[in-house]
Amino acid sequence: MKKLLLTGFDPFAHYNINPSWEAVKALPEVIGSFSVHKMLLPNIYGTAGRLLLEEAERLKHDVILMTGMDSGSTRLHLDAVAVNLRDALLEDNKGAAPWGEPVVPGAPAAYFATIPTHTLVKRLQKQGCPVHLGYCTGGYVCNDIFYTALHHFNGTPVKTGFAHVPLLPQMVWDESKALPLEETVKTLRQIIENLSEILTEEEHA
Ligand code: PCA
Repeated sequence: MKKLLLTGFDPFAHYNINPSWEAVKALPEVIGSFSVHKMLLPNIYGTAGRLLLEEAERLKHDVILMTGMDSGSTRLHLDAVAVNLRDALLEDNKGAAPWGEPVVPGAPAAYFATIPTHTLVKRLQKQGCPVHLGYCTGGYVCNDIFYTALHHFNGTPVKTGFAHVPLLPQMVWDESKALPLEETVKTLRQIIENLSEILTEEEHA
């Protein structure tokens, strides 16, 4: 079986729950051809990325799919790109608020995701799945770990991607601006199943 490292974040700002970790927790341990290894990351610049890389190097995962919450969307999105920028709109969970700083000094401005985001989104939309492409992970901690992982595994066979998930109905004043947890879990599962199929197809091509 292939090894998938699936991460979610702890709560931050005024929220006491983070739907990314709630959804990751609810997923099974085996999806498609993947054995799924779940990991909770702290919303802290630098620390989250370091813990992620330590775990990924320790267990030698084939694929890394990170998840985080996005308060501005009612659908999931698969992020196409990570940028070498730390721009906090909010303090992280240790009070850091970098502005205009690089994630990795001297490294490239951006990296594309190495999971097949475009093929995935096309397939998922045909299946009626609420997923679209994201072109900006922002400059906060999600982008930080996504960039860190893409930079670290650049040029290796490890495939790296990021999915942002919407808020839960209990987190917003207008429930139409959120997605129930069951829907997020179902969609994440569909993303991972399709990813497993695409990678298997690519291997046999
Ligand atoms: N979302 C934040 C960081 C943690 C999370 O769940 C982000 O989009 O950067």
